[in-house]
Amino acid sequence: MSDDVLLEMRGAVGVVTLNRPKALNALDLGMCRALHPRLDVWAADPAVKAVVIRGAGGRAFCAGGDVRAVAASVGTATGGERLSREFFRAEYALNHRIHHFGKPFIALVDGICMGGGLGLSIHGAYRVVTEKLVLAMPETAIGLFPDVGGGWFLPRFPGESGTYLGLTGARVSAADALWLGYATHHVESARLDAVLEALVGAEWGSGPASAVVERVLAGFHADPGTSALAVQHAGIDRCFAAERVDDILQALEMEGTPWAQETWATLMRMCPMSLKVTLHQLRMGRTRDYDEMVRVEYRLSQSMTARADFREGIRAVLVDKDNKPRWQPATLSEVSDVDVEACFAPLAGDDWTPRA
Ligand code: QUE
Repeated sequence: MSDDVLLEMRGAVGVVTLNRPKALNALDLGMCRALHPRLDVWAADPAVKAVVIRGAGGRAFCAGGDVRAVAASVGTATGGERLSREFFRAEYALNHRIHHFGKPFIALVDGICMGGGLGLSIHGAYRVVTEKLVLAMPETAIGLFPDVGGGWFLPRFPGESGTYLGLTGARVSAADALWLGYATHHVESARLDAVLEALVGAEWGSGPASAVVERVLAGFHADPGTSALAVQHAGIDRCFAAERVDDILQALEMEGTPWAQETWATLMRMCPMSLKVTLHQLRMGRTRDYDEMVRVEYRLSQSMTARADFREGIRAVLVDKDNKPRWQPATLSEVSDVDVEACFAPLAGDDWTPRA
């Protein structure tokens, strides 16, 4: 078995270490397949009181899913669509496993956490972030959409902040993460090993494990300062409440502030199809539960990774790094509602939802 994810018991705590530091711990199919069955075992074992997940290397918790591998495989002769199918099923099933874990699941989120990194952290009960946190759902920059449950959790962030994060891919801080409700605690990065040691050394007794975890984590919590997102939230709510991407852009023009001008320019660089698909997904998610959105997102994962924009986004952002993607269609007005709807259509013979 590979060393890309380390799994160990320390006292009554199951410890998961994402261990691909050179790839910023990006989650690949092998890591999903190593981790998922162990979580099944730990969920069923009464000797396991809690699970901790963290990233190795000190730079990232997890930079996302291994979308570069998926992009490399689509369109190749050797059953290119297979990796896209298998990877997204394994990743979303793992997110679903964590969502329904039933015991304290604690993510120590130190450094970069994007896309698939939120999928490994937000579905558990506790997220401890540090001053090094860089949090984002950046998928509209690579021709995708905010997945791993983004259709469910983004609409549940305050006001329109989730719409803003999902469309723009904005990078936010630890203070923002607490304000959003993503982070449950903020701890100095240098104290994270002590947090783990305190959990490992805890006296679990016979009461609820969550009470023990909360007592330990509260003892390390430190104020992260003011949230830039909280300062901006009235403007975000004014501009991102619309039902159409064009109306959001128009509202940003009307707003006229430097923040609004920058945000407008950011949106204009993102994949037009991704923007329209994402807004539709986020509005749908307001009224659907998480399990329903997983089915929707799996359909989107297959339709969106089959498009040329995905390969082009990966090329521009992760391979050539010129950050000059040539989107097709290149403008919002060329993306019709019918084209957007088609991305949400049931997959002929290949629909999928995680088992309970
Ligand atoms: C959007 C994304 C991802 C991204 C950049 C985006 C993503 C992802 C990575 C990434 C970054 C560094 C690595 C790596 C992957 O970047 O999902 O292997 O070393 O995994 O704009 O969705």
